[in-house]
Amino acid sequence: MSYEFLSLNVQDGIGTITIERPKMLNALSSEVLVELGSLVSEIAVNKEIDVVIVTGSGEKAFVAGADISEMKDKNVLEGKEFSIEGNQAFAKLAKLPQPTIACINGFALGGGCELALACDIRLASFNAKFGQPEVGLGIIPGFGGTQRLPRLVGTGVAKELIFTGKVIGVEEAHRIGLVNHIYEQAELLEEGMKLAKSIQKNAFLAVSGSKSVIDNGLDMSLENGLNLEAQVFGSLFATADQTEGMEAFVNKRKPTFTKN
Ligand code: CO8
Repeated sequence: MSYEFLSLNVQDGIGTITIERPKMLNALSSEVLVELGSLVSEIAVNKEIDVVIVTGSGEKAFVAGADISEMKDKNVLEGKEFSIEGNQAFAKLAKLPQPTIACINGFALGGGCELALACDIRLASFNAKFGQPEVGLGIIPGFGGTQRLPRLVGTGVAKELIFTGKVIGVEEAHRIGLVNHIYEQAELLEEGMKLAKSIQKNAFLAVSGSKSVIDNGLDMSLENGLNLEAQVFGSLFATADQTEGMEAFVNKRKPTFTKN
């Protein structure tokens, strides 16, 4: 499928999705969300892509939110449908077998902050700004912000951000754990690639397995989460990469993983 509002660039097994709507600060319209859902479905079964980076086009915005001009005339049913559309696209992204890194190159507001939250790891440039300003528009975060933000930064901090709608700078975003690392904008994607490569060198099934155990475990009791961990841990002993990884260690050589 070809995409009007997204691009995918694959380099050495690392796929970079760029939201391409710079004149609207990459705002998420229904069309963008539909495209994102189908691109992510394609990536999920693409064995050539080991790690995914998500970023925004231009130097000003990652994504400045859902498209307010499209949203403003929606009725109750249409508002709910739009939220479900966004949630489905973001859920597909969050559940990708590949690890995902958001490279936040500017404004990440509303749906933009929620897009970053649907990724596994967040890197940002010094000009990045974050916020969930929805209550100032008479709505609530509708693409996962009420659920993923408190899981990441804690309930009290998330409630303050959502209730006030305030926009925070990157240093504060880093302090509260919303962002892992901050870089100069010119270096952001390069740093994203470096991080992607440092993940890619490991056994894919193990990285992917740890991602699913972490994410699924967050919604379970500790006991059930530990049981899930034991199951997936055990299942990896059926993989060629477990044999290779441990043989390489005892023979003091570097492993060559095959994703099997
Ligand atoms: N939607 C539509 N258009 C936008 C958006 C947006 N979210 N953000 C920016 N734009 C447009 C502007 O209208 C402007 O268009 P034009 O050139 O035609 O006038 C263009 O992008 C450039 O923006 P500005 O001129 O405003 O640029 P500034 O540098 O002055 O300001 C800001 C940058 C501060 C980012 C400002 O654009 C802004 O406040 N944008 C809106 C931010 C916001 O409130 N985002 C949250 C939206 S709500 C949301 O995401 C809810 C998600 C859940 C939905 C649930 C479904 C029901």
